[in-house]
Amino acid sequence: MRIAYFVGTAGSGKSSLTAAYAEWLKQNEQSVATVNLDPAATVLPYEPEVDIREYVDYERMMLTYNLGPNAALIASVREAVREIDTLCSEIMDLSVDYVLIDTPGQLELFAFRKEGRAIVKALRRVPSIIIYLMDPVASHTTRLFASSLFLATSVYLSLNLQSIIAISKIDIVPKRILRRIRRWISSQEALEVDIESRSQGMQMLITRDIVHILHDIGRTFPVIAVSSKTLEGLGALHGAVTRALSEGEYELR
Ligand SMILES: Nc1nc2c(ncn2[C@@H]2O[C@H](COP(=O)(O)OP(=O)(O)OP(=O)(O)O)[C@@H](O)[C@H]2O)c(=O)[nH]1
Ligand SMILES: [Mg+2]
Repeated sequence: MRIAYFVGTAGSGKSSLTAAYAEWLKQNEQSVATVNLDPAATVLPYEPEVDIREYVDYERMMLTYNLGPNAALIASVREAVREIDTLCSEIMDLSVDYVLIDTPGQLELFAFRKEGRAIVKALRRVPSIIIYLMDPVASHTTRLFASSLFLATSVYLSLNLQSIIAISKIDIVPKRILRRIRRWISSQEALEVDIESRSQGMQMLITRDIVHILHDIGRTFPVIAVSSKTLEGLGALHGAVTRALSEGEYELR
């Protein structure tokens, strides 16, 4: 068994990619199961074999404790994690090649709070990887791109699992934006030149320093462009997943 966690900012395409990658794996004769860890999900583009919504009722949490949507989400995950042993045994008992885990829209809830880390820790015996979704709409300027890279690195540092960056929704991103992002990924020099010409003052200095620091770390993340609508890039994504996991570096200490 292998586990892939789909992590990314709200609306970056996590649930869609979970569904699309599951579909791609099935088409390529791999057995796969999906897991939903988002208690607030109403409609999902896949039918999860394991579902956090069976452990907690998000709407009831909101009403019972008079909580806003985000506080209710935190409380719901906390409530579900009380049954972490059952939840994780359900996952471990799935007898499949790949388990795809869709995480909540509020990235920090899974990546930076103890509940999310507890789940990752409980499943650590299984070779696991993070597929970090970089939303091109939120990464099309040098400063946004640096921020996205920074966030992907923060998730990697927090969860301590090898990561792949998946640039999502490439079927709807203007080609020139995609070309620009690809250029920044492949050439640190091009990225720095653009940072210096497109921003100025403190913003320029901070952006340049951030990408400089992240350069070495970022190079260890394979970057794959994908579309969950057309399935473009999914073969490359799968190649990156299997390579990363077979290298045995899925857990970096
Ligand atoms: N055209 C296109 N739309 C996409 C793609 N991936 C996701 N979307 C759309 O983007 C929106 C958000 O996608 P989701 O998969 O729900 O994103 P998410 O990250 O799971 O969202 P939250 O869980 O709410 O944070 C939906 O309207 C999807 O149909 C893609 O590859 N191409
Ligand atoms: Mg989702």
